[in-house]
Amino acid sequence: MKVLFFTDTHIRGTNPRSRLDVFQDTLYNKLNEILNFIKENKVNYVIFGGDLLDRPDVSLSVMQRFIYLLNQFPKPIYMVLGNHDIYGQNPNTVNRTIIGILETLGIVHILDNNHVILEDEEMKIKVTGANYYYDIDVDINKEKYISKNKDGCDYLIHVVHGMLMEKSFIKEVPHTLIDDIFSMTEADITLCGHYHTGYGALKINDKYFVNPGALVRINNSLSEIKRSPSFAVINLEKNNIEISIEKLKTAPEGELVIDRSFVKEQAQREVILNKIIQSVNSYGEFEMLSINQIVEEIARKEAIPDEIKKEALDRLSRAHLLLSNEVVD
Ligand SMILES: [Mn+2]
Repeated sequence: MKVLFFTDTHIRGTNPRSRLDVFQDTLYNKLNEILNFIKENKVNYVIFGGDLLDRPDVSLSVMQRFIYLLNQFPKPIYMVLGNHDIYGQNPNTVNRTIIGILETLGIVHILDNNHVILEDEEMKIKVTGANYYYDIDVDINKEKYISKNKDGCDYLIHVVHGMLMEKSFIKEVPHTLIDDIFSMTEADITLCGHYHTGYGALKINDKYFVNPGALVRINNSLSEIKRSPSFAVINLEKNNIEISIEKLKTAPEGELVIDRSFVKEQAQREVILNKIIQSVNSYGEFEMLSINQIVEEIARKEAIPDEIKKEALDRLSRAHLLLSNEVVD
């Protein structure tokens, strides 16, 4: 059985600031290349790791051409929701998003709470998934990264959108180490999106952890300029798993599409941002400037009851929804 995995396409109509090409045209070509690969290599199933969209309400005129393409992929595309796919980092808002429409059309299937069994004459594979959630990497039990119960299948695959890392990362960014979950998860393969740099396919003892990196390059860091956008191909046989990382041929050289000219300006912005972070930190020990995390931190410090915290987070996601109807970026 052949399964293709890709992640973080960030479909959008506007150009990221650092891009010199037409971002959506380049992305269209990349998805078209994946579609051709699927046809030529007889891929049976497609799994996606989240952040299909750059924002939950990408305009319909942009979506129209991408839906035309995605509709030709093996259906459905099994996926989890990324933080960009939903409002206020809250998966419960999915019915108000483009992804909700794609699911109604049968183009995608959201795995969270709705696992599937992929089957051919030879074997059965159970696929589970976990959407991004604001506390995915803060949760000490790391529940979203853990999948159990093979249900008598030959293999268990778990898909998740979160900061799952091979090595320790910047302490300000909540993340989860493969080591933290390794002994708890029973998944033979954990497929991960969110960390755009990715780390390819790692085999640790008998378990695989795969993040081929984002299909797109949004920021103008040197590592992104050098990175080749890639996808993963997973060949499953009864007693053997083989995973290869395929570089996209249609992805232009980083130097040609990513502009470094305003790096200085960006450095200045970082200085200002650091000042803001410092002033916020003077109220409490905020590790990161995410509004949801600030709410979490205040709730913890002031021992605010859970229902009130949830209400605050819910109101934030509603405000995000309202704002996105007014602001065009
Ligand atoms: Mn992303």
